[in-house]
Amino acid sequence: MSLFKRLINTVRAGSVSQSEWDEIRSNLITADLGVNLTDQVITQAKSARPGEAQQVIKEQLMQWLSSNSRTLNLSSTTLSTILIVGVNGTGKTTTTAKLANLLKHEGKSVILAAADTFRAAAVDQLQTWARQVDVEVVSGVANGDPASVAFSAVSKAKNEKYEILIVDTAGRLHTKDNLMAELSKIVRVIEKHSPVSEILLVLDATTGQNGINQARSFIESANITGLILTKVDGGAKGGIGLAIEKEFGLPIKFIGQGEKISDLSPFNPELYLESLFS
Ligand SMILES: Nc1nc2c(ncn2[C@@H]2O[C@H](COP(=O)(O)OP(=O)(O)O)[C@@H](O)[C@H]2O)c(=O)[nH]1
Ligand SMILES: [Mg+2]
Repeated sequence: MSLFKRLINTVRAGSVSQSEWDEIRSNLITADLGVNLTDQVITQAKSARPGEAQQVIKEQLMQWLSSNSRTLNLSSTTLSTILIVGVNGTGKTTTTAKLANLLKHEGKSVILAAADTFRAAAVDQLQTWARQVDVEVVSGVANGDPASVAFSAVSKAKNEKYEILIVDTAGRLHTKDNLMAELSKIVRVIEKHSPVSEILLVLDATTGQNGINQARSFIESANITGLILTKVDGGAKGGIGLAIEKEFGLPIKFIGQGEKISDLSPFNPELYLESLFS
């Protein structure tokens, strides 16, 4: 049974025992809602009348979700650049390709930059995806400066009047100052040519509360404009999206639901809340 369904059913049935509350509490925490939000939900549930519990709790959850726009901030007249950032293995390269595919289907002209220069395989991986999507990739020399790849890519994108440049970056540990400084340098270099429209932080839903800690450090050191939650298909426990948005007030703009090119969807808060209750 889904995350909140059990809670609502229990409240509806009336007279909930302490051990039942304890069990519900531990279920919600395990579902990645975290201790703090779980306790707030339980307080609400305890004070709600049985018939109103679902309504009251849904309204509370809705308030926790970000009210910022979930659509990409794209220019209609000039190049828009989107930076994809996050720690290793969260799905940045895959998501770069998926996003290119999605935007191409919307009729946009898209070019990619392979700014993960640390691993030769990362460039190959992006190029393989790009062939499938039929978009061009700008890459540099192995172990080169990722900012110089970004520079070449933004120059080409401007000269050739592309609408959207998506920059795939190397996985970086938010705790490593030099890597975070490198990210700032990429942003500075791009912004000499054209503004960075979005810096999207990719988070792996299966990493739970640890993902929230990653997000916190990134948000402190880079100007993150939105989130992409990946691997939502892999049995992720559901509460993480809510916990992240409540914590940071940043919108989840897309969710990744698989390894195929088409497995990326705009995040729909209403559907998301429905899924927690159904
Ligand atoms: N199940 C699932 N796997 C994903 C998703 N996104 C990425 N992956 C997988 O996660 C692994 C790491 O992805 P990659 O894009 O290389 O991560 P990066 O290191 O952040 O660039 C690959 O095996 C991807 O196929 C997703 O939404 N769902
Ligand atoms: Mg990668």
